[in-house]
Amino acid sequence: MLKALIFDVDGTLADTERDGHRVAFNLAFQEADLNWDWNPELYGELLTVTGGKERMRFYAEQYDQAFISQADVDELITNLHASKTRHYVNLLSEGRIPLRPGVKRLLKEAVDAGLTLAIATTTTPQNVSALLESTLGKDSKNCFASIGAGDIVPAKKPAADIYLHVLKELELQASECLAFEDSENGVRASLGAQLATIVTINSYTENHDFEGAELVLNQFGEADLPAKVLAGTMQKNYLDIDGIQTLYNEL
Ligand code: XBP
Ligand code: MG
Repeated sequence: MLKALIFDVDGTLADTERDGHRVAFNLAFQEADLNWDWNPELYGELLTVTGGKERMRFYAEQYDQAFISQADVDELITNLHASKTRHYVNLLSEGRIPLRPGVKRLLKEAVDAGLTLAIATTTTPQNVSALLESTLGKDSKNCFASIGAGDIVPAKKPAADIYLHVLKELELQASECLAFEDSENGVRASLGAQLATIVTINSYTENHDFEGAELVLNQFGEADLPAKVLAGTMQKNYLDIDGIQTLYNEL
C-alpha cells in the first residue's frame, strides 16, 4: 500500500538553482572579495557536484589553485557557504522563488488522501525551512513527517544515504513510498534506495539520463496547464493523486 511521498527540493518543488542558489553563491563570492562569477551556463556544469560546499571546492580545484592551496581552505569554504546560505534565505524571504506548477495542489491532495509527506535533499536544512515558509506558510514544515537535508548523512546524492535516512525516520519500506526528483543524481539516489521515482525535469536537467524512473514529466502541471509526458504513461494531462495511485498500483 502507498503510504508516503518523498520529495526532492531543488529543481523539484521549486526552480531554485539558477535564480536562487547561483545568485546566492555569487553574492557570497562578492562579499568575500573573490573574483569568482558563476554564470548560468557554468553553473549548469557545476551542478554535477551536489552540495554547495562540495561544489565550491570542485570549482576551486579546477579554476583557482591559489585558493585551494591555502592552509585554511576548509574554514574558508565553510564561511563562504554560511554566507551563501544567508543570502539564499534572504532571496527566498523576498518571495523570489515560487513553487513549480502543481506542487502546492499535489501536496494538499496527498495530505487529504492520508499520505505521509517527506523531504530528501542535499541542500542545507535552513534553505528547506525558508522555501517552505515563503511558499506554503509559517508552519508548513510540520506537514512533513521527515525532512532529510544537507550534512545529516555523510554522502550526498547520488548516494542513496539521504533516502535511506528518511525511510528509517518514517519507519517505512521503500515499496510503500514514491520519490519525486528532477535530476540524474537525484534519481540515482532514489533508485539506489529502491524507491519507484517520478521525475519532473527542468532546464538544467532536461538532457539527463532518467533510466529506471517510472514517469518523466516536464512538470506536474494543472488542468489548465498541461504536463508533457516524456517517458512512461499518465491518463490525465496533469499529475494528481489518482494518477500517482494508478502508477503505484501498476508497479
Ligand atoms: C541540490 C543541490 C544543492 C544546492 C545547494 O541537489 O545540489 O547543493 O544546489 O545547496 P538535489 P547547499 O536537488 O539533488 O538535492 O549550498 O545548501 O548545499
Ligand atoms: Mg533536485
